[in-house]
Amino acid sequence: MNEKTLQGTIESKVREVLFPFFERYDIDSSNLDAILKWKPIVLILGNYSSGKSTFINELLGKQIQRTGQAPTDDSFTIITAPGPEDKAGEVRGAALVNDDRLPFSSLKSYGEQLLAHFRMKFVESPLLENLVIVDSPGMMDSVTEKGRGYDFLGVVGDLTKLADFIVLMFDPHKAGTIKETYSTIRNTLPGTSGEDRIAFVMSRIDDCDNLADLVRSYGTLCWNLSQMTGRKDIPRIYLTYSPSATGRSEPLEVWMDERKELSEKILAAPELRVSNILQRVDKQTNELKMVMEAMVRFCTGGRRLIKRMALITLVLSLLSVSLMDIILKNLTGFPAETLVSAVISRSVDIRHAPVPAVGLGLIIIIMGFLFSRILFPIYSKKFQKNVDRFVLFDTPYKEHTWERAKESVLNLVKRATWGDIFYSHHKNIEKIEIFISHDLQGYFKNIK
Ligand SMILES: Nc1nc2c(ncn2[C@@H]2O[C@H](COP(=O)(O)OP(=O)(O)OP(=O)(O)O)[C@@H](O)[C@H]2O)c(=O)[nH]1
Ligand SMILES: [Mg+2]
Repeated sequence: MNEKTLQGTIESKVREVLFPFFERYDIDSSNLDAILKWKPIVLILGNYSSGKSTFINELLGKQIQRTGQAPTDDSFTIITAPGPEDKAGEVRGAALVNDDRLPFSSLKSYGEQLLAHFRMKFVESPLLENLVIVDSPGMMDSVTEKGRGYDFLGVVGDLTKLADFIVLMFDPHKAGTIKETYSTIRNTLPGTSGEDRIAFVMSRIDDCDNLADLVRSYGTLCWNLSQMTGRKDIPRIYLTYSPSATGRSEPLEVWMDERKELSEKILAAPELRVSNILQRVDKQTNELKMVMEAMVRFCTGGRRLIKRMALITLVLSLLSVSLMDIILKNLTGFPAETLVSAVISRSVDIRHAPVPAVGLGLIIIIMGFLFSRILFPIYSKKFQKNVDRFVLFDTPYKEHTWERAKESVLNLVKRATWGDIFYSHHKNIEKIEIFISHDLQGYFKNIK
């Protein structure tokens, strides 16, 4: 099965089996929905003037993006080939975020300012038939969120969640010291992407005067990266330059392979797509299962409470049936004969029923009120307060998943009425377990 067919199979199964549960269990599946929708995405991020647009133009063999020495481009540009229904040319931000076929609806929340800096360019190129490249505004020191007019890091964060592969580009003069780049790596990337999905690149190495200069810049970048990622080991850094942009007459043959390798990595992004989708599905399925398990505990506790209440109601009902008319007779002289004495004299008939029946009814109403209006809300609040105690954190992964699952559990419990505790979540857990052990494992086996 090729990647596209496998992606289609996974998408229809996930939509059929999981999405109804995501809705039922209040789990935000918008990101999964977004990545299922479209083509594989490569996101190019980096310092201003580090050569992002030059590299994209070179990859596509066409002058698509404007390039220049000063900060040139302050827009996010989605570049891909037009589909059969698309008109060639550019599409503006407002149309992109409102198009249900595209995965950008979450960007609507960043407001008009972003939309003015967001666009799509259709480019006829066989490379882009099943690939999307996103060029981004160069990261800078001087701009703040106010300067950009929208939450730049938020947008970068949302796009990294959609991307299958991310290229992070530096240049020798600003080897990792730019503030926005620092914040992106420090705060945005770790939560959203595994390191195997990021390529760190030092571009424009021909700008270095000599080898010693290059080694110094490389060392600075390594040091800054370790500060930003918090990791001791140095990731692979591609050292590249653009042969067409360099002023050098003699080619730096030794570095050409690095640029080629980087291009190949980018063009291979479609192969990562299915495994990225499966990782997200796996993550969200585990989250779903955790929510279901927490709801089982909520229902079990609620049913235990209702059982105790039922027992007390039964005892009180027996007492009221046998004592109600005795008490009433002593107080008012009515009824003429109590149920107990009628039983003893074996003369029970319909006349003896009304008073005990009223007593029984009263007890049931009082106990019902007590449970639904007082005891169940107290139980629900207590559950919400101690919700962490009901989960076993045997791995850090589970702890991380719980952070997201918890929110859904709290929403569900807040909304739950006492009738909900009779719902059988077990059946749903069984369905999810079958999906994990059968379908999901099967898909994982299918990928390279
Ligand atoms: N010497 C040299 N110049 C380069 C190289 N790559 C790009 N340039 C030049 O550097 C300048 C900036 O390149 P761009 O591709 O516009 O950089 P960018 O990262 O897209 O910049 P912004 O869009 O402003 O963020 C341009 O004048 C390019 O011609 C390179 O490898 N070596
Ligand atoms: Mg650019």
